[in-house]
Amino acid sequence: VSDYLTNFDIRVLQQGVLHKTKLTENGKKIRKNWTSSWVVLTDLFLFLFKESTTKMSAAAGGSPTGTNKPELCVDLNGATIEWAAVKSSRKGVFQVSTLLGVQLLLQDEDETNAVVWFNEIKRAILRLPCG
Ligand code: I3P
Repeated sequence: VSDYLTNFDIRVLQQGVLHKTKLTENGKKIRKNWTSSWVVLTDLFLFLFKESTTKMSAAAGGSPTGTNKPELCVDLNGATIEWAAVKSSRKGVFQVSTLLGVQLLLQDEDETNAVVWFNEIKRAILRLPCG
């Protein structure tokens, strides 16, 4: 995991590469732009790092310069998650929406793996006060 997280006492529940695209930005619908991210699920947040920030490169290059900061922090408290087959031509796509209006599609072509991610994120959401 990134140095960003090892600075805190954060429990990592699951991590790996997923495809992601935002659906909205500041409440407005935006054009999809699918890219890969290194996704780290913790109790409170889903952190998305640029894909080059894998476990190993983070350990090797972790520095206080901020290069390892996540590109997106998704607040799971009050978030919702649902399968989103109708929102994409891709397989294994689900949507995470936050209380503050961030809408994200996440995808793993390996649908078994997509189900694992979906269930883990759902479980984390349900454990939280607004879940
Ligand atoms: C979009 C791009 C996306 C696709 C989206 C297209 O075209 O091909 O990958 O989403 O479909 O509009 P462009 O590159 O011109 O923006 P999926 O891969 O999720 O299907 P959509 O318009 O049906 O969302």
